[in-house]
Amino acid sequence: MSKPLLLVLGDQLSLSLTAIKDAPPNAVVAMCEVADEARYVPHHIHKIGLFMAAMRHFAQTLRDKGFQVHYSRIDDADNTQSLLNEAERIAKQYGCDQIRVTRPGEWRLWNDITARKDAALPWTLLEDERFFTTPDDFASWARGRKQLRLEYFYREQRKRTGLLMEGDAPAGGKWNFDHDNREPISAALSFPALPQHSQDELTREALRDAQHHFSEHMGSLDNFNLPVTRRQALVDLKHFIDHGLADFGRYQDAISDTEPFLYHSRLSAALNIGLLTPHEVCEAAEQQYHIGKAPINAVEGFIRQILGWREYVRGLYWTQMPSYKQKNGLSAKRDLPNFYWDGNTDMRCLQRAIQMTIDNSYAHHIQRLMVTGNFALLCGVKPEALCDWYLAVYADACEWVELPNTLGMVLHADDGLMGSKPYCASGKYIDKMSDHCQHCRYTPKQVTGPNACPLNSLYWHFLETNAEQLNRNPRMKLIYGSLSRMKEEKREAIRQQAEQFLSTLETRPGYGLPSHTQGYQKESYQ
Ligand code: FAD
Ligand code: DLZ
Repeated sequence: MSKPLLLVLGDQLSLSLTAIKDAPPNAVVAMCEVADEARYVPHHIHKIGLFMAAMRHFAQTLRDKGFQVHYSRIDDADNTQSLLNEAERIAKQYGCDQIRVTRPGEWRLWNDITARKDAALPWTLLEDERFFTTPDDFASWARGRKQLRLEYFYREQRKRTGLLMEGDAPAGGKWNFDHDNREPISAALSFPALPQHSQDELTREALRDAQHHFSEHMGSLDNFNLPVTRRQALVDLKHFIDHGLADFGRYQDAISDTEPFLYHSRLSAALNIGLLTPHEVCEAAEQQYHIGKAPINAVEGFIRQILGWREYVRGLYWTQMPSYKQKNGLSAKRDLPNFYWDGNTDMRCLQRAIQMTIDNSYAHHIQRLMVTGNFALLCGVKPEALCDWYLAVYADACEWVELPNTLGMVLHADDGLMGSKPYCASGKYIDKMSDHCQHCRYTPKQVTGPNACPLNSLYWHFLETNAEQLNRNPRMKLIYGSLSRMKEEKREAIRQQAEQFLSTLETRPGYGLPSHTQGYQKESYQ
């Protein structure tokens, strides 16, 4: 009888995982903490702590359920510090004759595993069934379509799952209530205080190990409060459903100078590592609509993020890789500004978004898209540099979801596959949606001069620089009309202002990673 080794990756912590569900009684489960995964980009220390603590808890859950589990700790003397090498080493140790693994969340691992399919110790890849759709479902939907727009994909998923449907019609009479979801915050609002998760000895030890081995990484574990067990993730889900969801829609696009989480759910990390299923999260939200505890604009807006965007970007990723990662449709060349790693900038919106990221390994969607993302787009930061940053700094980051959001949505580098136009904005947008500008040394009302918000000149400079690719886009017609009506003298002043600003940006070559985080010595992990 065949004896398989089941490799369970750090973002596969679900009992419903195919490899676990269908495990024969003689199977050995391998879970491996390895330095390679912590270092291929310099992950935030909260993210490393999250994976180590959640993996150790999940291994315990599996043992309690009777599985034979081999768990490689980061400082085990024989740890090879690479996922594939560890799996092969452990398989040999237990006399396993094959290795089974569920589709990983990143193409680099999928590619390495595929290359070993026919090895003496063969690898089998299983489909990840924890999503609403598989990459094959997405490919079938995409076949023959010229444009792969979210809205049509999302409607199909609503019909297929029946979520927020009344017969054949969308609940509330419309598919999309975004029009109601654009309010800025006001001083009168109060935001739900977060549940504080207690740390048992397993968590404390994992965090100590993360700190010991990866102390040079961004952030501090002193305020670590991510859920590391399913029980803790369910507490966060209930808290959001009871206290956040009803206002989620209205303030979905708002940005605050002081509040990092607003009415956002903070469920992405738990969802992405498998502590929650997207089905139970969407069903819990839908239920609030049916019992009259949350309005349709909030519930629809929230479900669209998960049933729509989350599934859509995953489908896009798996059907477009590996060429997707090479795309650079606007020929952006700049390295990442150094201040993305330490928040040392006098632009208040960027300083706050980056500091919140350093503090929490979290920023909400609009901070990612319209603050750090927009600035990078306007400055022409090259996709690989920005993508590595997002992948490194957020606890929820995994390439299947990070890459399309960064390369496609933020940088418009995929030739418009994901979005019909770039999300570029001037300081006016930040002023409208946030209270940052009141605390900033720059003014959003000026385009040139020493106090002008740099986003203003960068915005026009971006439009001018990319006119060839963008000025025939029907959705950009209005703004290019304004640019062409601008007097040459004014245009020249704006050009000079933007170029002067860009010339002062300090960057590092390569991916812009801080030099102390590049490369590592395997010996130092033992
Ligand atoms: P909420 O605002 O409460 O939204 C609810 C859920 O919807 C999220 O938990 C998430 O699962 C899903 N969701 C929302 N927006 C998106 C989206 N655009 N794509 C996919 N799922 C979405 N999300 C990640 O999970 N991992 C990433 O690595 C990631 N990288 C991003 C990079 C950039 C440049 C941008 C613009 C967005 C990125 N997102 C990523 C999407 C989104 O910003 C985060 O999912 C969200 O901020 C997580 O916070 P939350 O759980 O409070 O989300
Ligand atoms: C992100 C991460 C980190 C920091 N550490 C580990 C680890 O030690 N072991 C592991 O199995 N997974 C880890 N991960 C998550 C992997 O990088 C992730 O599974 C792949 O990127 C594929 O999704």
